[in-house]
Amino acid sequence: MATATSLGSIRPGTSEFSAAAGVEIYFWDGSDSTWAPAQQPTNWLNDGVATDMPPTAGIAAVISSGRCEVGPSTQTQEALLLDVGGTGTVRVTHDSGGLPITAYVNIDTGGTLEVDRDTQVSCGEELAVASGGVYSPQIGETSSGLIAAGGNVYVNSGSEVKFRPTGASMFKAGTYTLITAAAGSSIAGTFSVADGLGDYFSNFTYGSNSVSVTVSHDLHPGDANLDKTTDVRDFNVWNSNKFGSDKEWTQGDFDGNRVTDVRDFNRWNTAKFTSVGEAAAGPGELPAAGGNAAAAQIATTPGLIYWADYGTMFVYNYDANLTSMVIEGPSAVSIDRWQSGTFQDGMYWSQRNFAGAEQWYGGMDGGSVPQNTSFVVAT
Ligand SMILES: [Ca+2]
Ligand SMILES: [Ca+2]
Repeated sequence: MATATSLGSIRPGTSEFSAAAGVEIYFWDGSDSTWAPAQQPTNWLNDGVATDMPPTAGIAAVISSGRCEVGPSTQTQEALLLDVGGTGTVRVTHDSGGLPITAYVNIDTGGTLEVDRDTQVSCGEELAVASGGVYSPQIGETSSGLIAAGGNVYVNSGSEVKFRPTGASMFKAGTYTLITAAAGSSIAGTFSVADGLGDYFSNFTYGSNSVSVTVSHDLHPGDANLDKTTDVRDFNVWNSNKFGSDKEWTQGDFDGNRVTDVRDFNRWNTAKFTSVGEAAAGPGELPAAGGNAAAAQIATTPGLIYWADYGTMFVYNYDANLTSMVIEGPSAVSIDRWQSGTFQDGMYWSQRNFAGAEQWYGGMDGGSVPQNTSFVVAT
């Protein structure tokens, strides 16, 4: 089995870090927070005592539990070593500017290193991915996340690549570089598991100095479960994640703002019942009968869903003409749920009065009832 020269590693199944002699270590405190927000206390511990500085030159950064995020306002200096294992996760965000490490990067057993699109983790020497370690690059239109090593790369059997698509820059068919090793160095071993690209995954390519992945087709809009078709299964993903934050593409965030809401529904709605290579149906068109039995059944039957948590109903007319709708029940005198002309709960609301009772309607375009898309009626 390939082995890296390193300064230490997290023992599998523990949070214990075995370090080489003389290496000073900062341990992540296990919280979900940023590496070190500017001018705020850090979440790093040295010999069990909180430090007021993030890891700097000559200090190893060890994350064995919790989620450590490197963002645009993060105070990072070039640490000696980055080691993520145990149950820890490090995410280097798209807006971070990358994360430089002087010597070694270890993705140990149970650890996950997430690197966003167009973003790079660089290490001056070697990269080692242990069995049970997860490298999670985000795939965007122009590039994936990248780990660039200044020396050898060691990928042990049982390690995983877990891809993350993003709606902010949907990926195109093509080849994306995931890892590079310096000229004159080498890449030993292969990943055992590839997850997160569904039917779009084609294959890994292991070159002498790089690991890349080939994506077979452009990511289809609204295809949350990555089966190359946008249908009711993807709607169900959106529906079970709606109005949630900190979401990814596979949780219904189709526009990449990390919130799953009506804007994402509208993207699904535009592409519904189409597959890779097919254009969306135009207004007034219905999907071909028999092409997708579940889709056709829904498409010919406008529906209505009531969400008790929000007191709202979605009407799905699926491009059929909905000319009227009767809502039976007691008169609404005053609801005071939303204010007219405000954006709340993922909608712009307008208030009107009809027959002496208040009514609201919500849309995404500043208050007018949207055409050929979803709208909300409050009673
Ligand atoms: Ca799908
Ligand atoms: Ca979204």
